[in-house]
Amino acid sequence: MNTNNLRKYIIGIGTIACTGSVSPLLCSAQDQNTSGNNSGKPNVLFIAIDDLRPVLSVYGDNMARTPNFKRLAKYGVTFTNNYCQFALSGPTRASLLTGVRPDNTGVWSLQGNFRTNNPSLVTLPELFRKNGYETVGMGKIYHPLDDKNYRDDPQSWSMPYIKTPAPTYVISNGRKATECADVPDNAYEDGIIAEKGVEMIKSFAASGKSFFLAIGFKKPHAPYVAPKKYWDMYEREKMPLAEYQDVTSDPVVYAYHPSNELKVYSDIPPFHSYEDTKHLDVATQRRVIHAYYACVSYVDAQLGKLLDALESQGMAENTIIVLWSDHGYHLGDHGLWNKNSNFETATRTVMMISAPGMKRGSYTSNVTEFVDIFPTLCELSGIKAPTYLDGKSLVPVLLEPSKKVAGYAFGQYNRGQVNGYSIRSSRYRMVEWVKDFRTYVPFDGKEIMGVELYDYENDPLETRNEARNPEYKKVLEKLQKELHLFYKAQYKKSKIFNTYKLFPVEENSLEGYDNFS
Ligand SMILES: [Ca+2]
Repeated sequence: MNTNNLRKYIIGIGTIACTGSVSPLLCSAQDQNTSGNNSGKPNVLFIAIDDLRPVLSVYGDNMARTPNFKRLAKYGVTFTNNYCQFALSGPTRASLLTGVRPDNTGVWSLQGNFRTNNPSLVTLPELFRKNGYETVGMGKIYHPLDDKNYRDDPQSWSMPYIKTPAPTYVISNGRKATECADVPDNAYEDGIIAEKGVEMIKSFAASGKSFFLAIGFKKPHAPYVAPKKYWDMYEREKMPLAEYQDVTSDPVVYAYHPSNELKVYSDIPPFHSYEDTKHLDVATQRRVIHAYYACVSYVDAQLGKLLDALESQGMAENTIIVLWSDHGYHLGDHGLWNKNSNFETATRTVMMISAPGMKRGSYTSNVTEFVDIFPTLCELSGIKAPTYLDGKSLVPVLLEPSKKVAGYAFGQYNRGQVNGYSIRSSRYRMVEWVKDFRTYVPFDGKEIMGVELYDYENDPLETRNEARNPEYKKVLEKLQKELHLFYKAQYKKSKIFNTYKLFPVEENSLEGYDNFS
């Protein structure tokens, strides 16, 4: 099939509605081909990266040595303004993989599981499996759960989850934040994951089966350990420190956290996170940032091995590739480390999508969200999407990157009983911190504990909270109106799942302050 025909084919099958007598909620998962014969459909290579913010050359970071991300960019479209729904592994992954927002998965921390919380949900790989794909997972795709019955979500895969055991450290004694060891790539787990991924690609090339191959790399998540050759790509004294390390003007206390994930390591001296009295010392900041970049280059090299395999097996043309980092990351900005916030660096993510017949080597600044991945992959593969999904298909953008889609991204984070909902437009972000509220209960506006407003055109580093600045009154009113319309729409939608009965607000502790992954 030539490119034009394939494009028409994809557009045609992508517009099929979910119809029939079965429940519209689940029809896509239940009424389609499960025979395993799926020849002719595009394969899917689904690559997750843990805790990667866009410190990549392809995203304009001149320090980063990341040629394989740039190589991947030539395959398809790079999304420069994509946002996660929750800057923490458990919630963002549960949301992305089910295509609904955290208030519909019931996963707001590293505890809990969408399968038990909301049994109506179908995951992306599960849906592909039920549509005849071989679905295989390895590395970190779902957040690992304590309950081994649900760990790695067996329902998603057509063969047992591929294990890739490896030591966390090669030379360190004790729990260190950084390690530089002169070892080969496969001394750490991501090198083993890449090897297993290459094996699977070769195996699929031999079998000819359509596949959904999910590969989750575990760096640059802490601890920041990588082979020495990746450290050697950078000079420690040139590593960039965060330009703005203080709190904003007119700060809202709920916006911040104590950066406990970094503090647990024995080689990190005591510091006071966002408070300006005692930041992490400069030498340690440079070491951590050096290590983070080394880890990113290490992952870049593993990505290169997957692309080599796809190309050498002649499968690059007929494989959809989706690469995503589960959320962004603080590297000292706002005095914060790790993620766990609604700020730009914690919520802006890497997302790159390539597909047969779609634009190649293009970029889009459209504001998009992770919940958009699910319907996009369904449309690209001709699979009927569940009707309840919270995102929108990005196929129009993949065909024409300048085409505008919905203009807002919505996210959330919670501090104890206070939940912060965020709306991001192409220029502004507003965050509303509300006590004892989730979007599946009616919003009455009585318990708003704080409001933030940032103008990225005039203040890209979020140094000024403009929420109480009279000059921004109209901007604030507009965004607040849009956010409250979002609450209303989500509340209406929650009736599909009967969400309030699944997880009543008063019975949930809204924990999540000190989660680490
Ligand atoms: Ca993560």
